Amino acid sequence: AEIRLNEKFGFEPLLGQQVWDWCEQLAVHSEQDDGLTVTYLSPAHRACAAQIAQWMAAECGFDQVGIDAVGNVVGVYHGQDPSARRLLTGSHYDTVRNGGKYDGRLGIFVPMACVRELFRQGRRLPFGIEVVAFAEEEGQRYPATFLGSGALAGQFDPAWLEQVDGAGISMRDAMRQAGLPASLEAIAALARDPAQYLGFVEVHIEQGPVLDGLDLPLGSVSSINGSRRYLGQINGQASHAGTTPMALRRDAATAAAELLLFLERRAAQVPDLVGTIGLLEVPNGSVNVVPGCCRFSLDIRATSDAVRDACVADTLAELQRICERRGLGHEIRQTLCAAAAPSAPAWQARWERAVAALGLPVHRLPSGAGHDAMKLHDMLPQAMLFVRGLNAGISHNPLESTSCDDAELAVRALQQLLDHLAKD
Ligand code: HGY
Ligand code: MN
Ligand code: MN
Ligand code: MN
Repeated sequence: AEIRLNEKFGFEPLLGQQVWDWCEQLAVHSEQDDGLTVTYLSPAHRACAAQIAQWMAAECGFDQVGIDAVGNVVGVYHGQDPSARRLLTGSHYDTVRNGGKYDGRLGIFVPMACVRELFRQGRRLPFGIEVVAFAEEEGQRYPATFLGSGALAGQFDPAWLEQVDGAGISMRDAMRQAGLPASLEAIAALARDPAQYLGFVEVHIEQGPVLDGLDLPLGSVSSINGSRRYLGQINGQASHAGTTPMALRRDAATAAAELLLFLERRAAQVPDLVGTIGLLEVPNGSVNVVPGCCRFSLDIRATSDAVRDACVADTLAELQRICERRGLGHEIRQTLCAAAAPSAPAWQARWERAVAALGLPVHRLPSGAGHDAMKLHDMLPQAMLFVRGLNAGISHNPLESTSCDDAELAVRALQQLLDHLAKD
């Protein structure tokens, strides 16, 4: 039988168990019966915010706990001097549809467990710790990705308030229904003063196969790949499926199919370039109607922004060529342009020193997934710690999983980082 980490390292994963339990308990709140879906400001989303705030206040000893104007849950644990600068940390509590229990949430509960231990030991560090559970990172209900962390970085886009969801509810109305002020002044006030912070660190499940393949529990993130996202629509002509000859059709779905396969081939040309069409729909389609309209999304990422942008340009040009060849129209708009975010060397070194102090090998890897850290990157030095995902790191899927042992090591790594920082 494989030697479990806690037997090898001789620890009881009590803190890891606590993190794991919080992830399990928070997963009770979902918009669907099976699988986990928590999208921005839904009743399940608001229940999650209240639950996290309650744990922060009742179990972890935070000095200040609150839910801010965009729904972020903010917990502050003061340093020896309450006005001391703070380390900012956290991750998001919203999920993709039918997502996993650890994406985002692990990065909220690992620092919460660290604060709880400090509180229990009656310890105060020379700096404060501000843990933020970001309200909206996935951009599921509204294409306003990284909204929670963006608000802290002073990058909330006022146009987001006008966006409407699938039911036609604007973000402004959703905020009001959630009891939030929905005012740009209140949201602008969330922007943090970088001078008040030492930096930003984020713990996150890897969401990929590397650490599991290497049998490593933790990894040091070298850079977060940049991404560009689009929402597009191809316009043809709906017509009778039985009487319209193939040569006379203006079929929007077959055009989208050509684009899909082009992107797959184009992205496969470069090892760390990925391209995905995750949304694809024929609105109001019928079995017996040639699709007159087809909506789709684009998500294109790479370690280098230049490689990513070249793929974007080729894909948009191909869309134009397909539509001209088929006599179709199209419209497309960019909904996200997030630049690659290399880790701040000093903070990456802090994570790597912490991992080494646990007796673990240090493995550096880029992040194919986007994270709140890439938003805070514009305001503070940032670096991330990855935690192994089991099952080859499958994520954005209910099979996403980690272990109490690995969660324990993540807590201990953050404790090491905090202790080193306190001595710096
Ligand atoms: O899409 C991402 O990379 C992240 O899950 N928001
Ligand atoms: Mn995610
Ligand atoms: Mn995430
Ligand atoms: Mn590729």
